Amino acid sequence: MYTQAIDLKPGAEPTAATPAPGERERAFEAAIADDRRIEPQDWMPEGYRKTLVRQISQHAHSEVVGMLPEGNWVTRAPSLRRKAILLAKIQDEGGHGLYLYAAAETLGVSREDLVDALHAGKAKYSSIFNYPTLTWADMGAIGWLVDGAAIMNQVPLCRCSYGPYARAMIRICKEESFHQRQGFDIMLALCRGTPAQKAMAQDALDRWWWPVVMMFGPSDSESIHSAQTMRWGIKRLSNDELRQRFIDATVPQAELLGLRIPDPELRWNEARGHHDHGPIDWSEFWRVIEGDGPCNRERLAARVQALENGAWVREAALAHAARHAGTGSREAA
Ligand code: FAQ
Repeated sequence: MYTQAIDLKPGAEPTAATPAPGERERAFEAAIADDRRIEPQDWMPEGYRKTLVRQISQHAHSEVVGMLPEGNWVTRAPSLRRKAILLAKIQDEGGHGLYLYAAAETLGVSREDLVDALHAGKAKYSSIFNYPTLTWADMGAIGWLVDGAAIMNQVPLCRCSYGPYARAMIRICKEESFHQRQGFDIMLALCRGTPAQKAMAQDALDRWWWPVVMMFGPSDSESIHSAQTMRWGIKRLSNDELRQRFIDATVPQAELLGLRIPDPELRWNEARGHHDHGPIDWSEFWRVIEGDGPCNRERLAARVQALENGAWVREAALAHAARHAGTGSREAA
């Protein structure tokens, strides 16, 4: 169901003749220049494959680790309706992780190895999920801002040059748009509520704004991968371009809510046709992605524990599958 099926017929070979030296490279470059999709059975440079594995697996880890901050509020959602919506959203994030791990697997890596790299602290996941969720308004802020930033980043990825990633992103973006609306709806309810509820919404915006602005990654001058990934058609817009688009889209939404964005230097620049913003504290960003954010240790420990707790389920599923394949024994089951 989640697979990114490789389109080869059983037994079919990707190519009949051995290509002349340089031919494969030229075919790849021509596909990129013509904006055609690269598929798993196509030849690709090793750097392209590695870059995709890095980005797609980081993205998958982000979706799965991203379930934890919201999971913190499932038992404390203020109504049955809000609880059902939050549960559905968190399940969606788990599904996004699955689509993305499946897309990464088409590049010849195993999901187990990718998860091991996460647990060993060798693979990154989004900085944003290392911040705590202190109040119910944080569920609103995550949906409105974090999912809003994720959509801004992910819509261009629907046109990524690698077919399985692009197709996964199309499904994911449809769901993210519902997530963003549910977050905005929580914020709207709080902002139309009592002064204490509105203050709670403002406090959440105050705490989440800068970490969300950082989510888009280092500024273009510091981004080590952007130039190459944009040349390969993996990323279509740079980190700063996406950050600017997000800020421009979010300012009027905050105005509608009657909330103040915590950036005294934020103002519309008529000449640029964009909002100017204040300086970003990049030292905080690097500290968080290097493992020293408010919740990094807690998040990784929760993922490791979940893997350990689920061991018996995986063993039982494997034994069941083996028995049905006629290779298992009753003892194994
Ligand atoms: N956090 O050279 P660049 C979501 C790293 S999904 C941590 O600019 P690149 C859904 C970067 O990996 C959110 N690390 O890198 C949801 C690199 O380190 P490396 C995730 C970061 O790849 C919502 C180094 O810094 N979305 O939210 C971050 O060209 C609610 C240098 O950076 C994606 O992953 C960061 N924020 O651009 C779930 C989208 N930024 O690998 C639950 C796909 C940068 O050399 C609840 N990914 N780094 O060790 C991308 O678009 C890109 O990978 C960027 C980074 C834009 C994240």
